[in-house]
Amino acid sequence: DIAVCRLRIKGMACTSCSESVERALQMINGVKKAVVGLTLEEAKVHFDSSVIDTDHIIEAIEDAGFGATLIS
Ligand code: 9UX
Repeated sequence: DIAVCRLRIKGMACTSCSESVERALQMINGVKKAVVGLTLEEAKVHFDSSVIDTDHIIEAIEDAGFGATLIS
């Protein structure tokens, strides 16, 4: 099933940062759509819950050098 989560992203200072996070999210197998808001410090991710879970998503953001916590 397709699920949607929202995450608080820490450490983004410019649009290149938010683009990096967006790209990192979009590269994850199982992610269908990812949008990152720089000033909101938020990401909204649509993903296939039979392929990945939110821990995978958080790990990928951390691997890209940013902080992430689940909002919803
Ligand atoms: Mo912008 Mo982000 O110059 O690490 S790419 S601050």
